[in-house]
Amino acid sequence: MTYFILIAGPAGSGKSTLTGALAEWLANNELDSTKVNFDPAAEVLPYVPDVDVRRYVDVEEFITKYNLGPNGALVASVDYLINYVNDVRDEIEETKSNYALIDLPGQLEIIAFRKLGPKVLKELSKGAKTTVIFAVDAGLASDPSSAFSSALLSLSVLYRLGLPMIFLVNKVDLYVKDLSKEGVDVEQLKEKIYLLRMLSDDYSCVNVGSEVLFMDPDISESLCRVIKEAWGNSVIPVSAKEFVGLDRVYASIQRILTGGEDYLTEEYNPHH
Ligand SMILES: Nc1nc2c(ncn2[C@@H]2O[C@H](COP(=O)(O)OP(=O)(O)OP(=O)(O)O)[C@@H](O)[C@H]2O)c(=O)[nH]1
Ligand SMILES: [Mg+2]
Repeated sequence: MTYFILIAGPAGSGKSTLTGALAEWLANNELDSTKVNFDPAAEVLPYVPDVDVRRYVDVEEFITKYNLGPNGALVASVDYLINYVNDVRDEIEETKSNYALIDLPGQLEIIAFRKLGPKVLKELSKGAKTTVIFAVDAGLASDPSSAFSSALLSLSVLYRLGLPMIFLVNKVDLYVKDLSKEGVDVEQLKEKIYLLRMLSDDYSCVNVGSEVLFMDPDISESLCRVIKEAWGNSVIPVSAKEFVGLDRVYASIQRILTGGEDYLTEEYNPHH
């Protein structure tokens, strides 16, 4: 039985790097995985994909044939994958590995706002236990306004996909001086990365009005509560580049996929 791990997040947050790093981490722990490039517009990948949707759809063709711009063409090409999703799935199944790591496109509209994107992913992982990893860039997570918008985006995707999700802040190596493989100094990171501070147990949303100046303090406080309620202190600091935090990511994956946590996929209905 292959477990599916959908790797999502805003453009450039490190999904592809994380796909490669996680595959390597799993291999080091004697677990095999299938690396699936699910981004039809990917040009250069930091790993060698075992399964690649570019075999089935060509974004360039959508640009020239249907006169679409690059974003429209990407969206259309993912929609079009609905015709090949069984082929992609067959390819994944043939590899018979423990985990299928699905490296998604950075254009979140595809999964957060459109109809067909979640349906394609649902078909892809049909019947298999599935979890989503949502990665945000530490640079974005560092200041309050972009930390808020990243966290709200993660919630859009959470509700849209209706799958259990792991929330992580990637590229923390950019914020730590001596990043050893033994782990990160979370206290040091919290000082520099607002999202980590906000999601820690000792942060009170009552203070958010003074820290987040970009809009109404009452709305900020309410949103802060929503975000904290959704994620608690479960955000994981990661460096895909330096191989940091992957053990915690794996532990969360295990908890969701094999543990007793509520498993939402059975109830998921893409038409809702
Ligand atoms: N410093 C640092 N850089 C990273 C890390 N992970 C990824 N990067 C860099 O961030 C850039 C984007 O990484 P990708 O893995 O391509 O990001 P992505 O989310 O797949 O990007 P799209 O598919 O275009 O949305 C590359 O230059 C990576 O080398 C990290 O942990 N630390
Ligand atoms: Mg990528």
